[in-house]
Amino acid sequence: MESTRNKLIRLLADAKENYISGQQLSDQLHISRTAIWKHMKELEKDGYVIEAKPKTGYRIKQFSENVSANTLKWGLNTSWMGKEIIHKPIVTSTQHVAHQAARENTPHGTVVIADEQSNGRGRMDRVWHSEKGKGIWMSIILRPELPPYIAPQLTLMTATAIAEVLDQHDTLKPKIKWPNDILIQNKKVAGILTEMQAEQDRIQYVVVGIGLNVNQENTEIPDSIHYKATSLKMETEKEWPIVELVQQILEALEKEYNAFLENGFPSVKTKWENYGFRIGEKISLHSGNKQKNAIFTGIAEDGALLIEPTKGKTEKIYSAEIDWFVE
Ligand code: BT5
Repeated sequence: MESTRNKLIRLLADAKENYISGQQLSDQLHISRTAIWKHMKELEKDGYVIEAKPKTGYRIKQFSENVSANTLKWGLNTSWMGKEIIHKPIVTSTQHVAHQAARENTPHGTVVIADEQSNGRGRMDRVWHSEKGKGIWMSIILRPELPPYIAPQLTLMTATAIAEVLDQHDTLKPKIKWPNDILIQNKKVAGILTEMQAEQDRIQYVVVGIGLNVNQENTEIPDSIHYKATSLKMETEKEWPIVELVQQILEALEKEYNAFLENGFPSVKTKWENYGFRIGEKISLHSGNKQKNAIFTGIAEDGALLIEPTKGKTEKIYSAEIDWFVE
């Protein structure tokens, strides 16, 4: 059900430049005029600029670009994804908060998002740099009624949804480096971390972490990763609206997830391969301390990496890292 807050914003948005009287809003929303006034104060806290004219009414002078649970929910066109949003200015890691929330039975599709992470992490406890207010640092709780071996496919599905969103901006030309990196011009703009709590044959919940560099300048990317990391702003020389981008990602993810449940992994595989980084090329792979060179031919029906170390002989790889450079 639409919240009173959303209805209020919708009424004000529909009125465009015109004022709506407090009485009118109170009649339509079935709440007192004092309650309307309190909502207006809350909207201002969320970053909306509200104009209140005595004896005339209210109007929105400027929509908010601040990230908050309310601003993210307003205009979010999903049926289950992001219906519950936990927004925090700073956390150690949104993964940590999401695991806690998942253990406390938060619903499928809950989103945890932060402006800053003091201990953002990648796979195998690597560091994920999460500059304050410069990117999308969020974790999504999913509760698929599926066996645990499906979880890696959710990473590929998420990567596909993000690539599709970025691809709407035709200059970006995103690529996905198997399994979890989104690249622009061969540099990493986003990473995905999928973690799972499961019983032997059933997933209890999955936390899909997404880190997307949005508005960092060149100088805000740490030196240690400068050669391989980028942001949307660095690629396009413009500032990106984070709220809108989060909404687009959540909408795309809901769509991809629904299609995945209905049609299985094949629906993801074809799209993923359209974005696959270095498909058809020679790659260098690392798994533990083993390294090998092979032609990357695509991904299998279950999401595994397909390589040809020697012509005519295909191998399936479930866990490895594609190196940046071919040795
Ligand atoms: C990933 O790991 O790419 C998964 C990143 C997931 C981050 C999100 S943010 C929200 C949620 N909360 C968290 O705490 N995590 C998730 P991996 O493939 O292991 O890549 C990690 C490597 O990427 C690091 O070792 C660095 O080399 C590089 N890296 C770190 N920060 C980066 C950044 N902001 N942009 C690009 N590359 C980065």
